Amino acid sequence: MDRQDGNAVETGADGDEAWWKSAVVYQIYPRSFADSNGDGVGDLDGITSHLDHLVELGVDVLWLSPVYPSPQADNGYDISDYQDVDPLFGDLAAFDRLLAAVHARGMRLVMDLVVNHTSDRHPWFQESRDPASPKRSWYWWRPPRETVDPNAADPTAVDPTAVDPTAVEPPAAEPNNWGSFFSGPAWTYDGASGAYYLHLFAPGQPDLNWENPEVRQAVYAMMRWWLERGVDGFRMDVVNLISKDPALPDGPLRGDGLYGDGSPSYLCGPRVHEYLQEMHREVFAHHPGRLLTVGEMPGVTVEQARLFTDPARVEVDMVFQFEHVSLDHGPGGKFDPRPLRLTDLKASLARWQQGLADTGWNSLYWNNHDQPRIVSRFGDDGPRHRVRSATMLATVLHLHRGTPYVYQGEELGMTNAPFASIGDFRDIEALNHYAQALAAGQEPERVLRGLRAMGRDNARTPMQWDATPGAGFSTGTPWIAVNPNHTTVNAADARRDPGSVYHHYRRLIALRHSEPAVVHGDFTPLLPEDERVYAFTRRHRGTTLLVLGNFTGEHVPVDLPPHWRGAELVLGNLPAAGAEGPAGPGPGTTTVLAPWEARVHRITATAGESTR
Ligand code: TEU
Repeated sequence: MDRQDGNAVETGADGDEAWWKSAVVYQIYPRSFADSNGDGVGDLDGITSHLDHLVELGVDVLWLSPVYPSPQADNGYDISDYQDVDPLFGDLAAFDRLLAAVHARGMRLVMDLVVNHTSDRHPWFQESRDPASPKRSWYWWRPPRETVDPNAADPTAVDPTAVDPTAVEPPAAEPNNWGSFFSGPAWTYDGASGAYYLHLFAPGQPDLNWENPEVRQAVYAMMRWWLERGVDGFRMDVVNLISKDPALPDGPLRGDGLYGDGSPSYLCGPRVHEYLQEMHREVFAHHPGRLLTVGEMPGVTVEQARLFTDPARVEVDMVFQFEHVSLDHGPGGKFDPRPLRLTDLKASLARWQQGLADTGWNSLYWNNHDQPRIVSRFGDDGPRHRVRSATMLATVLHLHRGTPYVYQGEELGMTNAPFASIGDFRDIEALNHYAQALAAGQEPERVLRGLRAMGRDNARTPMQWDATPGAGFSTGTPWIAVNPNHTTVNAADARRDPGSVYHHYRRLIALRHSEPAVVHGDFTPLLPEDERVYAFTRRHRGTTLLVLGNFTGEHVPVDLPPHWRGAELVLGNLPAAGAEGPAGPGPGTTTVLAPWEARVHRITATAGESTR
């Protein structure tokens, strides 16, 4: 993929127009990346000042989590103005400086599009609170359920300027039994408005009513505004939730027994494909071959993803699915983690590889701002194996077929943080879960254990640029504590150490840019029943790559087909001296993988020779 400023139609490897198939995306969580003004919160100028770290890494696209004006109830995923920048992060001039600097370095920038919901501070919502407002149907307002006398409450008793759920309200008359993603009900009563409004996330994130064409056109106009400003695409937040069953029926009771699961009525709802095709017509079709679009889609299936990402259907280029990051969720949900079974992980990723082999395209990720750090989760973040397990996990992921996403700090092997008490957490999901779990009688320490392992704040501790007290992130007091292991886990040390996680990511990304089989090769799983080794091949035009990853801290023998004897080692994560090709006499080829070892072997068939 040759870098450009995004005007001409780009061609990817092998003439395939989709440039993003050979691209690597780097996700930035602006609050935690780099703080240029010492207020303890990262910002746009901080990002601009660290672009060379990303150029050297070799990534092609930056995805920016939200920087729009926001009350920050959910760290920016609650937007009160879509066409500006929150002063916390800078302003539009700082944004334009960043965009220009990104393009000048041949990279692209993708924004976060959060249009399933707005902030409750957005003027659209403020206006909609008036039952007579033309904006009323821009959101999902419903009267209390007819079980009790809605007039018991005196609506004039509340302060008309603020949504005050603790204002006088009839008891538990939510219009349906849906629970929010962030614990509690999915409805909040607005005393001044005399009605409930729907929010699948926090009360500060009321859901937009996409049934209303005015809503859709307002969103498309905003998107066109950013694309005309030079932005190169969008990551679309929970975009498979935008279409709801207008009847908003109750859902089956969830595991917590407190609320109903509304997902059958809003996950990939009745008009979601119609809306995404309309969005493509109204927005993306004006920029052929230039943009990257990825839809975050909790609960999406392989079959649905084929529909969403089939180029012939012009919806989105790829989706973020959640299956592989839910395999260690126990019966009590994500905060009740259980050990990962490697065969489950291999089976899940193989199904997505095979399911989108001939239609559509996969995204590939271990980390983002909602997931705990992968080296702590599926690897070993202790000093002995942190680097090796982090590089093994990266190798296995990046050699799959799809577009890899690197989350800030992943390229350094950053780990989960040692949160001591609930006071160390900042994330609304964690704080609400803690309160609800304690209210349900759970032991605080047990709840904290789940939050330490799976909490989103693990991904949100400041980027570790160096070993200085503020980790080079800020000269002020960070909004969330720096991980104390920054003294040994940081970019400055990693860039000086050729054996570091950082340089391994550079080699992985360079391999994707130079070896077409990494981009286009057919995926074939090997050893599906093995609970210790992840193995597969990628085959493309006479070249076959064999990928091996040891998911244990033990030496593990692996039997390989004879034609892999002495095959070229393209990439490994052992110090050069330790690497060895499949060796040993005799019919089969047994090799021994060292703890957390990863290898990529290559054989290239001479004319007419098979490489299966
Ligand atoms: O996340 C949606 C989503 O599925 C996650 O919230 C998920 O439910 C949770 O993290 C898993 O425990 C998107 C954004 O990525 C997230 O940061 C926002 O909080 C959320 O939408 C609401 O905008």
